[in-house]
Amino acid sequence: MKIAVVGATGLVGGEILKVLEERNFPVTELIPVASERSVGKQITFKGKQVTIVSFEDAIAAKPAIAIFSAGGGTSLKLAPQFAEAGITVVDNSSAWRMDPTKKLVVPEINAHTLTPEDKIIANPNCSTIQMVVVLNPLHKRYGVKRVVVSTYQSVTGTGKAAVDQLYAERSGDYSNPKVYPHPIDLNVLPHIDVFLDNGYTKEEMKMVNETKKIMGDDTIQVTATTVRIPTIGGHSEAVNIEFENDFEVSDVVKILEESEGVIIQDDPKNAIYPMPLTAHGKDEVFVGRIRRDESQENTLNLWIVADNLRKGAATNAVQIAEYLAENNLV
Ligand code: A2P
Ligand code: 11C
Repeated sequence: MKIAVVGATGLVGGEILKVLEERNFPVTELIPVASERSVGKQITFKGKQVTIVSFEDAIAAKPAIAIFSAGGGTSLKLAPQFAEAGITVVDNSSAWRMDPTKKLVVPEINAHTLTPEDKIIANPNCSTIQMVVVLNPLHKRYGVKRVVVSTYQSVTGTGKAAVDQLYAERSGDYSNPKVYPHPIDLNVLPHIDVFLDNGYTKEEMKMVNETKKIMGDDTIQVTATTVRIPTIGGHSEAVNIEFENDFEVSDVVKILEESEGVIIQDDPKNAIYPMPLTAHGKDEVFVGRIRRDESQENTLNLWIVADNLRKGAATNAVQIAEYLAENNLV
Protein backbone atom coordinates (compact mmCIF):
# COMPACT_ATOMS: atom_id res chain seq x y z
CA MET A 1 0.00 0.00 0.00
CA LYS A 2 1.30 3.50 -0.91
CA ILE A 3 1.47 5.70 2.18
CA ALA A 4 2.18 9.43 2.39
CA VAL A 5 3.43 10.99 5.62
CA VAL A 6 2.81 14.74 5.68
CA GLY A 7 5.15 16.39 8.20
CA ALA A 8 7.71 13.60 7.81
CA THR A 9 10.57 15.74 9.17
CA GLY A 10 8.78 16.62 12.43
CA LEU A 11 8.97 14.88 15.81
CA VAL A 12 5.69 13.01 15.32
CA GLY A 13 6.42 12.45 11.61
CA GLY A 14 9.74 10.77 12.48
CA GLU A 15 7.93 8.58 14.99
CA ILE A 16 5.29 7.63 12.37
CA LEU A 17 8.08 6.40 10.08
CA LYS A 18 9.56 4.32 12.92
CA VAL A 19 6.17 2.85 13.90
CA LEU A 20 5.30 1.95 10.27
CA GLU A 21 8.65 0.17 10.10
CA GLU A 22 8.43 -1.59 13.48
CA ARG A 23 4.86 -2.82 12.97
CA ASN A 24 5.69 -4.04 9.47
CA PHE A 25 2.91 -2.02 7.89
CA PRO A 26 2.71 -3.25 4.27
CA VAL A 27 4.18 -0.07 2.71
CA THR A 28 4.89 -0.57 -1.00
CA GLU A 29 5.97 3.05 -1.44
CA LEU A 30 6.57 5.73 1.17
CA ILE A 31 5.87 9.31 0.09
CA PRO A 32 7.32 11.79 2.61
CA VAL A 33 5.98 15.35 2.49
CA ALA A 34 7.18 18.41 4.39
CA SER A 35 7.21 22.17 3.89
CA GLU A 36 8.70 23.75 0.75
CA ARG A 37 12.01 24.31 2.53
CA SER A 38 12.48 20.53 2.96
CA VAL A 39 11.45 19.38 -0.53
CA GLY A 40 14.37 17.54 -2.19
CA LYS A 41 15.99 16.60 1.13
CA GLN A 42 16.07 12.96 2.18
CA ILE A 43 14.76 10.93 5.08
CA THR A 44 15.59 7.32 5.93
CA PHE A 45 12.88 4.64 5.81
CA LYS A 46 13.64 0.92 6.20
CA GLY A 47 17.35 1.67 5.72
CA LYS A 48 16.79 3.46 2.40
CA GLN A 49 17.00 7.13 1.54
CA VAL A 50 13.67 8.58 0.36
CA THR A 51 13.32 12.07 -1.14
CA ILE A 52 10.83 14.51 0.38
CA VAL A 53 8.26 15.76 -2.13
CA SER A 54 5.76 18.62 -2.28
CA PHE A 55 2.13 17.99 -1.35
CA GLU A 56 1.15 18.42 -5.02
CA ASP A 57 3.50 15.61 -6.05
CA ALA A 58 2.21 13.46 -3.18
CA ILE A 59 -1.40 13.86 -4.35
CA ALA A 60 -0.34 13.06 -7.93
CA ALA A 61 1.30 9.84 -6.66
CA LYS A 62 -2.15 8.73 -5.35
CA PRO A 63 -1.30 7.05 -2.05
CA ALA A 64 -4.14 5.07 -0.43
CA ILE A 65 -3.60 6.77 2.94
CA ALA A 66 -1.91 10.03 3.99
CA ILE A 67 -0.98 10.36 7.65
CA PHE A 68 -0.76 14.05 8.53
CA SER A 69 1.23 15.60 11.35
CA ALA A 70 2.12 19.05 10.09
CA GLY A 71 0.02 21.33 12.31
CA GLY A 72 -3.62 22.39 12.24
CA GLY A 73 -3.25 25.09 9.57
CA THR A 74 -1.60 22.71 7.11
CA SER A 75 -4.28 20.07 7.77
CA LEU A 76 -7.14 22.52 7.29
CA LYS A 77 -5.69 23.56 3.94
CA LEU A 78 -4.32 20.29 2.58
CA ALA A 79 -6.43 17.43 4.00
CA PRO A 80 -9.50 18.31 1.84
CA GLN A 81 -7.29 18.36 -1.26
CA PHE A 82 -6.01 14.86 -0.50
CA ALA A 83 -9.53 13.66 0.34
CA GLU A 84 -10.95 15.07 -2.91
CA ALA A 85 -8.32 13.03 -4.78
CA GLY A 86 -9.69 9.90 -3.08
CA ILE A 87 -6.86 9.61 -0.55
CA THR A 88 -7.92 8.75 3.03
CA VAL A 89 -6.36 11.20 5.50
CA VAL A 90 -5.54 10.24 9.09
CA ASP A 91 -4.97 13.62 10.68
CA ASN A 92 -3.02 14.09 13.89
CA SER A 93 -3.82 17.80 14.33
CA SER A 94 -6.73 19.40 16.20
CA ALA A 95 -8.18 20.77 12.94
CA TRP A 96 -11.00 18.27 12.36
CA ARG A 97 -11.49 16.57 15.71
CA MET A 98 -14.68 18.28 16.82
CA ASP A 99 -16.17 18.54 13.31
CA PRO A 100 -19.41 16.56 13.64
CA THR A 101 -18.93 15.14 10.12
CA LYS A 102 -15.52 13.62 11.05
CA LYS A 103 -14.79 10.60 13.25
CA LEU A 104 -12.37 10.92 16.17
CA VAL A 105 -10.81 7.51 16.54
CA VAL A 106 -8.96 5.50 19.16
CA PRO A 107 -8.92 2.03 17.56
CA GLU A 108 -9.45 0.10 20.83
CA ILE A 109 -12.66 2.08 21.37
CA ASN A 110 -14.38 3.10 18.14
CA ALA A 111 -12.54 1.94 14.98
CA HIS A 112 -15.60 -0.23 14.24
CA THR A 113 -17.50 2.96 13.30
CA LEU A 114 -15.20 3.64 10.30
CA THR A 115 -16.52 3.24 6.75
CA PRO A 116 -14.98 3.75 3.26
CA GLU A 117 -16.80 7.13 3.15
CA ASP A 118 -14.60 8.50 5.97
CA LYS A 119 -11.99 10.39 3.99
CA ILE A 120 -10.66 12.57 6.79
CA ILE A 121 -10.28 10.73 10.11
CA ALA A 122 -9.11 12.63 13.17
CA ASN A 123 -6.51 11.33 15.62
CA PRO A 124 -7.21 12.68 19.13
CA ASN A 125 -4.94 14.77 21.32
CA CYS A 126 -2.21 12.79 23.09
CA SER A 127 -3.33 13.50 26.65
CA THR A 128 -6.90 12.47 25.74
CA ILE A 129 -5.90 9.20 24.03
CA GLN A 130 -4.00 7.76 26.98
CA MET A 131 -6.83 8.65 29.37
CA VAL A 132 -9.72 7.21 27.30
CA VAL A 133 -7.89 3.92 26.65
CA VAL A 134 -8.14 3.41 30.43
CA LEU A 135 -11.54 5.05 31.04
CA ASN A 136 -13.47 3.18 28.33
CA PRO A 137 -13.29 -0.39 29.69
CA LEU A 138 -14.13 0.91 33.18
CA HIS A 139 -17.01 2.98 31.78
CA LYS A 140 -18.52 -0.13 30.21
CA ARG A 141 -18.53 -1.89 33.57
CA TYR A 142 -19.19 0.85 36.15
CA GLY A 143 -20.36 3.94 34.19
CA VAL A 144 -18.03 6.95 34.45
CA LYS A 145 -19.84 9.92 35.99
CA ARG A 146 -17.07 12.50 36.46
CA VAL A 147 -13.32 12.70 35.87
CA VAL A 148 -10.87 15.13 37.49
CA VAL A 149 -7.50 15.01 35.74
CA SER A 150 -4.18 16.81 36.24
CA THR A 151 -1.47 16.27 33.64
CA TYR A 152 2.32 16.39 33.71
CA GLN A 153 3.24 16.75 30.04
CA SER A 154 6.44 16.21 28.10
CA VAL A 155 8.00 19.05 26.09
CA THR A 156 7.97 16.74 23.04
CA GLY A 157 4.24 17.55 22.82
CA THR A 158 5.21 21.04 21.68
CA GLY A 159 7.67 19.88 18.97
CA LYS A 160 11.39 20.01 18.23
CA ALA A 161 11.94 23.65 19.18
CA ALA A 162 10.65 22.99 22.71
CA VAL A 163 13.04 20.07 23.21
CA ASP A 164 15.83 22.41 22.07
CA GLN A 165 14.71 25.06 24.59
CA LEU A 166 14.82 22.53 27.44
CA TYR A 167 18.30 21.24 26.59
CA ALA A 168 19.68 24.74 25.95
CA GLU A 169 18.47 25.88 29.38
CA ARG A 170 19.87 22.73 30.98
CA SER A 171 23.29 23.66 29.61
CA GLY A 172 22.90 27.16 31.04
CA ASP A 173 21.96 28.94 27.81
CA TYR A 174 18.83 31.05 28.24
CA SER A 175 19.53 33.21 25.14
CA ASN A 176 17.66 31.13 22.51
CA PRO A 177 14.26 32.19 21.26
CA LYS A 178 11.73 30.70 23.61
CA VAL A 179 8.84 28.46 22.67
CA TYR A 180 7.36 28.83 26.15
CA PRO A 181 6.71 32.21 27.82
CA HIS A 182 8.99 31.21 30.76
CA PRO A 183 12.00 28.93 31.30
CA ILE A 184 10.90 25.26 31.27
CA ASP A 185 13.95 23.65 32.90
CA LEU A 186 13.62 23.50 36.70
CA ASN A 187 10.11 24.87 36.26
CA VAL A 188 6.46 23.83 35.85
CA LEU A 189 4.02 25.71 33.61
CA PRO A 190 0.24 25.38 34.21
CA HIS A 191 -0.23 26.42 30.62
CA ILE A 192 -0.56 24.18 27.52
CA ASP A 193 -1.81 25.69 24.25
CA VAL A 194 -3.73 28.98 24.41
CA PHE A 195 -5.98 30.32 27.16
CA LEU A 196 -9.68 30.54 26.30
CA ASP A 197 -12.36 32.95 27.56
CA ASN A 198 -13.55 30.44 30.19
CA GLY A 199 -10.15 30.50 31.95
CA TYR A 200 -9.21 27.01 30.76
CA THR A 201 -6.55 26.26 28.16
CA LYS A 202 -7.37 24.76 24.78
CA GLU A 203 -5.51 21.58 25.87
CA GLU A 204 -7.81 21.30 28.91
CA MET A 205 -10.93 21.71 26.79
CA LYS A 206 -9.61 19.11 24.32
CA MET A 207 -9.59 16.62 27.20
CA VAL A 208 -13.18 17.56 28.11
CA ASN A 209 -14.70 17.55 24.63
CA GLU A 210 -12.70 14.80 22.90
CA THR A 211 -13.37 12.34 25.74
CA LYS A 212 -17.15 12.69 25.27
CA LYS A 213 -16.90 12.34 21.48
CA ILE A 214 -14.59 9.27 21.49
CA MET A 215 -16.54 7.47 24.21
CA GLY A 216 -19.82 8.47 22.56
CA ASP A 217 -21.35 9.75 25.80
CA ASP A 218 -22.00 13.45 26.40
CA THR A 219 -22.99 12.84 30.02
CA ILE A 220 -19.38 12.11 31.11
CA GLN A 221 -18.18 15.14 33.06
CA VAL A 222 -14.47 15.98 32.79
CA THR A 223 -12.46 18.78 34.35
CA ALA A 224 -8.75 19.16 33.62
CA THR A 225 -5.63 21.09 34.60
CA THR A 226 -2.89 20.53 32.04
CA VAL A 227 0.70 21.24 33.00
CA ARG A 228 4.03 21.24 31.15
CA ILE A 229 7.01 19.81 33.03
CA PRO A 230 10.67 19.50 32.02
CA THR A 231 10.55 15.89 30.84
CA ILE A 232 10.69 14.22 27.43
CA GLY A 233 9.59 10.56 27.70
CA GLY A 234 5.83 10.91 27.83
CA HIS A 235 2.80 12.48 29.45
CA SER A 236 1.69 11.52 32.97
CA GLU A 237 -1.80 11.98 34.38
CA ALA A 238 -3.27 11.83 37.89
CA VAL A 239 -6.88 10.80 37.28
CA ASN A 240 -9.77 10.76 39.77
CA ILE A 241 -12.80 8.87 38.45
CA GLU A 242 -16.25 8.88 40.01
CA PHE A 243 -18.44 5.98 38.81
CA GLU A 244 -22.20 5.49 38.84
CA ASN A 245 -21.66 2.07 40.45
CA ASP A 246 -19.30 0.74 43.09
CA PHE A 247 -16.30 -1.46 42.30
CA GLU A 248 -13.69 -3.71 43.88
CA VAL A 249 -10.16 -2.45 43.24
CA SER A 250 -9.14 -6.04 42.39
CA ASP A 251 -11.84 -6.12 39.66
CA VAL A 252 -10.63 -2.79 38.25
CA VAL A 253 -7.13 -4.26 38.02
CA LYS A 254 -8.49 -7.37 36.29
CA ILE A 255 -10.48 -5.34 33.75
CA LEU A 256 -7.45 -3.20 32.93
CA GLU A 257 -5.18 -6.26 32.71
CA GLU A 258 -7.53 -7.64 30.05
CA SER A 259 -7.82 -4.32 28.16
CA GLU A 260 -6.08 -4.00 24.82
CA GLY A 261 -3.06 -1.68 24.82
CA VAL A 262 -2.94 -1.29 28.62
CA ILE A 263 -0.11 -2.50 30.89
CA ILE A 264 -0.39 -2.40 34.68
CA GLN A 265 2.68 -1.37 36.67
CA ASP A 266 1.40 -1.26 40.21
CA ASP A 267 3.66 -2.47 43.01
CA PRO A 268 4.31 0.71 44.96
CA LYS A 269 6.07 -1.07 47.86
CA ASN A 270 8.78 -2.03 45.38
CA ALA A 271 8.68 1.45 43.78
CA ILE A 272 6.99 0.06 40.67
CA TYR A 273 4.68 2.53 38.93
CA PRO A 274 4.51 4.08 35.47
CA MET A 275 7.06 6.80 34.63
CA PRO A 276 7.89 8.75 31.44
CA LEU A 277 11.42 7.31 31.52
CA THR A 278 10.11 3.73 31.23
CA ALA A 279 7.15 4.51 28.92
CA HIS A 280 9.44 6.28 26.43
CA GLY A 281 9.44 4.57 23.01
CA LYS A 282 6.64 2.13 23.97
CA ASP A 283 3.27 1.79 22.22
CA GLU A 284 1.19 0.90 25.29
CA VAL A 285 -0.52 2.94 28.00
CA PHE A 286 0.84 2.24 31.50
CA VAL A 287 -1.33 2.38 34.64
CA GLY A 288 -0.44 2.28 38.32
CA ARG A 289 -1.23 3.73 41.77
CA ILE A 290 -4.69 2.16 41.43
CA ARG A 291 -6.53 2.89 44.68
CA ARG A 292 -9.89 3.86 46.11
CA ASP A 293 -10.57 7.54 46.75
CA GLU A 294 -11.49 7.28 50.42
CA SER A 295 -13.07 10.75 50.47
CA GLN A 296 -16.01 9.91 48.21
CA GLU A 297 -18.24 6.95 47.23
CA ASN A 298 -17.63 4.94 44.02
CA THR A 299 -14.45 6.88 43.26
CA LEU A 300 -11.04 5.68 42.09
CA ASN A 301 -7.60 7.26 41.78
CA LEU A 302 -4.99 6.13 39.29
CA TRP A 303 -1.88 7.28 37.47
CA ILE A 304 -1.53 6.94 33.70
CA VAL A 305 1.65 7.37 31.62
CA ALA A 306 2.21 6.94 27.87
CA ASP A 307 4.71 8.12 25.29
CA ASN A 308 2.83 11.06 23.78
CA LEU A 309 4.65 10.70 20.45
CA ARG A 310 3.71 6.98 20.31
CA LYS A 311 0.21 5.98 21.52
CA GLY A 312 -0.56 9.69 21.89
CA ALA A 313 0.16 10.35 18.22
CA ALA A 314 2.11 8.12 15.80
CA THR A 315 1.06 4.68 17.06
CA ASN A 316 -2.62 5.60 17.27
CA ALA A 317 -2.52 7.04 13.73
CA VAL A 318 -0.75 3.95 12.33
CA GLN A 319 -3.24 1.69 14.15
CA ILE A 320 -6.07 3.57 12.39
CA ALA A 321 -4.27 3.04 9.06
CA GLU A 322 -3.86 -0.66 9.91
CA TYR A 323 -7.59 -0.96 10.63
CA LEU A 324 -8.44 0.73 7.32
CA ALA A 325 -6.09 -1.59 5.42
CA GLU A 326 -7.17 -4.80 7.19
CA ASN A 327 -10.88 -4.06 6.69
CA ASN A 328 -10.60 -2.94 3.04
CA LEU A 329 -11.83 0.54 3.89
CA VAL A 330 -9.42 2.31 1.48
P1 A2P B 1 9.58 21.20 7.74
O1 A2P B 1 10.58 20.36 8.46
O2 A2P B 1 9.87 21.32 6.29
O3 A2P B 1 9.31 22.52 8.42
P2 A2P B 1 7.26 19.75 14.45
O4 A2P B 1 5.88 19.84 15.00
O5 A2P B 1 8.08 18.68 15.10
O6 A2P B 1 7.95 21.08 14.45
O7 A2P B 1 7.08 19.31 12.88
C1 A2P B 1 6.23 19.97 11.96
C2 A2P B 1 6.23 19.20 10.63
O8 A2P B 1 5.27 19.80 9.74
C3 A2P B 1 7.55 19.27 9.88
O9 A2P B 1 7.74 18.04 9.18
C4 A2P B 1 7.31 20.42 8.91
O10 A2P B 1 8.17 20.39 7.77
C5 A2P B 1 5.89 20.11 8.50
N1 A2P B 1 5.24 21.24 7.84
C6 A2P B 1 5.12 22.52 8.29
N2 A2P B 1 4.44 23.28 7.39
C7 A2P B 1 4.13 22.46 6.34
C8 A2P B 1 3.44 22.64 5.10
N3 A2P B 1 2.91 23.82 4.75
N4 A2P B 1 3.33 21.58 4.27
C9 A2P B 1 3.83 20.36 4.61
N5 A2P B 1 4.49 20.14 5.77
C10 A2P B 1 4.64 21.17 6.64
C1 11C C 1 0.97 18.95 23.93
N1 11C C 1 -1.09 17.74 23.60
O1 11C C 1 1.45 18.07 24.65
C2 11C C 1 -0.18 18.71 23.03
C3 11C C 1 0.37 18.32 21.68
O2 11C C 1 -3.83 18.98 19.70
O3 11C C 1 -2.51 17.57 18.72
C4 11C C 1 -0.65 17.93 20.66
C5 11C C 1 -1.55 19.06 20.26
C6 11C C 1 -2.72 18.50 19.50
O4 11C C 1 1.43 20.08 23.86
